[in-house]
Amino acid sequence: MVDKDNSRLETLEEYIIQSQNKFPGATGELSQLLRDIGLAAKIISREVNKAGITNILGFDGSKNIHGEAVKKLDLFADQQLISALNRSMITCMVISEENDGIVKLSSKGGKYIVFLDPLDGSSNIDVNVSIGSIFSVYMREPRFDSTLRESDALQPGVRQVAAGYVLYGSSTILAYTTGLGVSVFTLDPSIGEFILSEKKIKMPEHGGIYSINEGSYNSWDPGLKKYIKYCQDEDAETGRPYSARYIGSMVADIHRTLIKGGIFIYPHSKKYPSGKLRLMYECNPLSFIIEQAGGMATDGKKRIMELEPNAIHQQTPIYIGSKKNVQKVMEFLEKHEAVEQE
Ligand code: AHM
Ligand code: MG
Repeated sequence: MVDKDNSRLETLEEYIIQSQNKFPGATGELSQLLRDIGLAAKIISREVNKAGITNILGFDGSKNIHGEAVKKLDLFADQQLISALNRSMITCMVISEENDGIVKLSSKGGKYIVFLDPLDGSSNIDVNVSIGSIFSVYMREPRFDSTLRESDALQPGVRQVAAGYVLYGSSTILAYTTGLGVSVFTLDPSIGEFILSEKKIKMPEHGGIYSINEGSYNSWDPGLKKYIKYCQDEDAETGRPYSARYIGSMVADIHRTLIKGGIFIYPHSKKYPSGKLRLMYECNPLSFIIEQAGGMATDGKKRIMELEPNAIHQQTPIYIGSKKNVQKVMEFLEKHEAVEQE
C-alpha cells in the first residue's frame, strides 16, 4: 500500500511473498508463477508504450486460429508470457488465444496449467486505446501417466487457483486474485516496479453504467432489448438513465466496472450465436476477479464459473458486474423468455 507520506511502497514481489508466508505449507510455486506474469507484463507494457515508434503496430500478415488477422503486438505478448512461464518450470501447459492447440512447456511435470489472452482488445492497438492481458491458472489433475492432454485443461472456472489481468491504459495496472480478494498494482515506470495501490477491493453493489456493443441491437433477445431500454429510462430512485460506456477491450471495460460499478454485457447474437468472448481465458478469469470483489457473472442463466467447458476456445455470452445490475438483467431475460414460451 502507498503510505500517506510516500515513504514505503509495497511492490508486487513483496506482496506476493508476504501473502505466501501466510500459508505455512505453501511451496512458493504459485508465487513464482505470478512473479513471472508480472515480469512479462512489464516487458509487454514497455513495448505497448513505444509501439508507434518501433514499427510493431499493424498486422503481421498471418491469421490466428479464429481467422482474425494477427497483429504484431499480439504475437509479441504471447511469446513473452509463454517464455516467462516456461523459464520457471512450474507450468506444464499453456492455452492461449493465439495458439490452436495446447502449448506444452519444457516442464512436463509442472503442476500448473495457464490460460492466456495475451493481448485483449486488439482492434484498439492501432488507435492508442487501452488493451490488456488476461490469465487464468489451474492445478493439473494428478495422474499416473505423464502425458499431457487438452482434456486436463477443461476444468470449470470454480477450480481456478488464481486469475488476473494487466491493463495497459493511462497507466499500466495489474489486478489478481487467488481467492482471497482482489489486489491491484500500478506500474511505476521510473523504478520498473508494480506498486500495491489497493487490496481487497469491493465493487459497488449497484452502478449507473451499462456497457454493450449496441450495434448488434437488432439481433438481441427481446428481454435484453427491454433491459437496455430500462437502463435508458428515467428514474431518480435507481439513478436512471444510466450512462453508456463501451471501450471494446474487455479488460478495460471490466476494470471500469470493477471500480465504478455497473454492468458489462456481451450477449449471443446472429453473428455470434454462442457469444463472442472466450470462456476459459476471458470470461472465467474476469468473473473470478469480479466475484472476489463482490460482483456477479452469468451467461444469462448460469454462473459463468460453474459452466462445464467442452473446448479450450469455447465462447459464451456474458452478463457481468455489480450484483444488483446483473440480477436485474437476469429478471428481464427470464421474464421475456417465459412470455415467448407461452
Ligand atoms: P480480442 O481478444 O481478439 O481482442 O477480442 C475480444 C474483444 C474484447 O476485448 C471486447 O470486449 C470484444 O472483443 C469487443 O468486440 P466487438 O468489437 O464485437 O464489440
Ligand atoms: Mg480477448
